[in-house]
Amino acid sequence: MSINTFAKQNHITSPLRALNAGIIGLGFIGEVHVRAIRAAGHKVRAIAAERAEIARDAAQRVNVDIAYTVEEMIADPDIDVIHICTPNVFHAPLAELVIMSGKHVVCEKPLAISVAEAEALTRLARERNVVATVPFVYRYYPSVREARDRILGSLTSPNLIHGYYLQDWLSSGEIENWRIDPKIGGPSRAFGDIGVHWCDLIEFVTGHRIVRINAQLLRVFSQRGNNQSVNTEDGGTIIFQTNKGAQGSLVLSQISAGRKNKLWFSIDGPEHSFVFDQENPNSLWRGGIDSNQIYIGGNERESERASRYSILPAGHPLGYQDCFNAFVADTYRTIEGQEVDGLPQFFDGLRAAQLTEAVLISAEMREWVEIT
Ligand code: SOE
Repeated sequence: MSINTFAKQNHITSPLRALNAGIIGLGFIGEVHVRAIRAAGHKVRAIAAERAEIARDAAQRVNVDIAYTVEEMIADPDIDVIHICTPNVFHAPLAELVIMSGKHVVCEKPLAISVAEAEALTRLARERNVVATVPFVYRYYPSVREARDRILGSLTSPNLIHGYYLQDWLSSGEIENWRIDPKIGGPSRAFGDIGVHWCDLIEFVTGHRIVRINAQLLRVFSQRGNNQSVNTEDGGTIIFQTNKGAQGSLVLSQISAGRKNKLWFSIDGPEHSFVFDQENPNSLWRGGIDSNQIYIGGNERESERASRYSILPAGHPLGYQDCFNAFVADTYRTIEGQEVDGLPQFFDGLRAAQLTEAVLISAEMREWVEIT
């Protein structure tokens, strides 16, 4: 642990050169990407969408001059990196096109809706030597980095990893959304959308890998909206084992009234336990036998790896957009040839696809599934 002064730890540096980005798809998350690119000192050159008028409206909304079709965007030699922010089913084919064009790529999760596609993309990105990342952005809270630093630096490894990820935005049966349709959203909804974030986070923080999984999935609404029949899960309960002998459990839901984005984990061992709560992310709880502590982000004694992301002094809260900004800044630094720690890449997207497949098989077969 090092003592930092604020001036020392401020990690904002101007980019070597402002890169030009293109965004395909501009829903809620596309706009988050736009803000993050600008915050990192780079430029959003163009927006592309399925139809010309949609691209034009979207470009106007975020004050971008050029509206493209996907083909035009890929053909533009001035674009260095493309962000894919479309509904899920288009991620893999678009990522393939982008990589084949030699541009760098940021692809929203799920990277692909099958393991085979995710594997092929991960291989392709490596062969073509492009930077290819997936926004598992919860890794970017300083409190998460602090938990990781302390857990990985400890002589003992955790034995119990548990928690939940709960939302309520699908609590009403009236809601219609593309995520509900497996042809667009993919075969898993709650796990593919939010369960993968939780699993990414606990694997990142502990250095453990989930190797066996047993899942029960929950579907509260078998029909939604205007007689849309529903085949994907609203939530579920999952138990698992890791390669380092820990056991764990995860409760997932998108129908838990009052829970907006409640990603919570506890990582426990006989010496220490660590609790992180995404809805209160500027602190980390550390339990000990004779005293418990609350670590406050931005404090002068935080570890170097955490303080890199503490862009404000303690007491000035950071949030989801700050995590996204840090993720995009690190992606672009990697494009510029710098080394960064803990960047979520296509192989992490592949990992999520493997876990998703295991969850679906386990729920269907009602048995434990091994993940290699
Ligand atoms: C919607 O469920 C969503 O926006 C996810 O798609 C994100 O990945 C998650 O971070 C928050 O919830």
